[in-house]
Amino acid sequence: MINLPEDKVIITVAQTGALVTKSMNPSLPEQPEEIAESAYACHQEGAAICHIHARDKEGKPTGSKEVFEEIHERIRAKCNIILQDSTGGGPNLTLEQRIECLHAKPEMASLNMGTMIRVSGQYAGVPFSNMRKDIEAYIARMNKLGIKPEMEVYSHAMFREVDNLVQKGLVKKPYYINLVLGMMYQGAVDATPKYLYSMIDFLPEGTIFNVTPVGVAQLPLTTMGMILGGCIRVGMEDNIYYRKGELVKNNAQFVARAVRIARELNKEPATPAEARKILGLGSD
Ligand code: KMH
Ligand code: ZN
Repeated sequence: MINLPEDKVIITVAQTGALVTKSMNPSLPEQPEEIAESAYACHQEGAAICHIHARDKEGKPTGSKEVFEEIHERIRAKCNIILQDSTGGGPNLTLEQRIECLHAKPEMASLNMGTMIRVSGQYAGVPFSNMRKDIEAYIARMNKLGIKPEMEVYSHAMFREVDNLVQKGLVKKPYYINLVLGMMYQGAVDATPKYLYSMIDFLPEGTIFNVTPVGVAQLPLTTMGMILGGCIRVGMEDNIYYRKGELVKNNAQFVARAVRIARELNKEPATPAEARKILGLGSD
């Protein structure tokens, strides 16, 4: 693992996701204009990376290149936050639809490192399919387009898939690994300190890690992630409550709280330019 500069933390905001709806939290940004406005507010509060999911006009997940391009353009008109598109897409999308977004040329894109099965909600029993051959096809496309993968690891077993890419020379240092804890999927670990510590032990040398705790663990485990020298992700994709019984007002409220905690820990949020340098994304 590579430690971030001690006085810095890279904050990602995951604003929308695939499974949250406006009926769960009416302030969820879904359409390109809403996503861009919210991304700007998050950037102003200290987010360096914006993890992006797109929705169609009805609010369903879409992989449409055009919609992603519109989101990118609208965000770029306001700020230089790093654009990280989701190739997880949503349960209604095919494997090919999930990577259409790469052709909208984000700087980074998510790369999910294993197959899991959803255990609750509308999609209970539906697999979130990420087979080795598909992971390799996704990374090949990302490499061709010069896009840095954000490898999402949901359990210890998925480090075998990370090792597969490392051994085949398909990913470059610094590796960027997102430890996602607490997804309601068969094949994912719970969001607890013990799981977080033990997953950090498996990070390959040359890795910068990010912590994405889902649900109520978002606040305590992102705090722990910062203490342990990681980057963190907050946002409504992973959690819609600011505190017990109180819906978050917007994504920027989560970023502002993360920055307040970072500062109590003597850390400053990395700017997008600083984050590009740390992650090896090229010039700002
Ligand atoms: N909702 C997640 C934690 C992706 O976008 O590629 C999973 C996720 C997947 O972020
Ligand atoms: Zn996502």
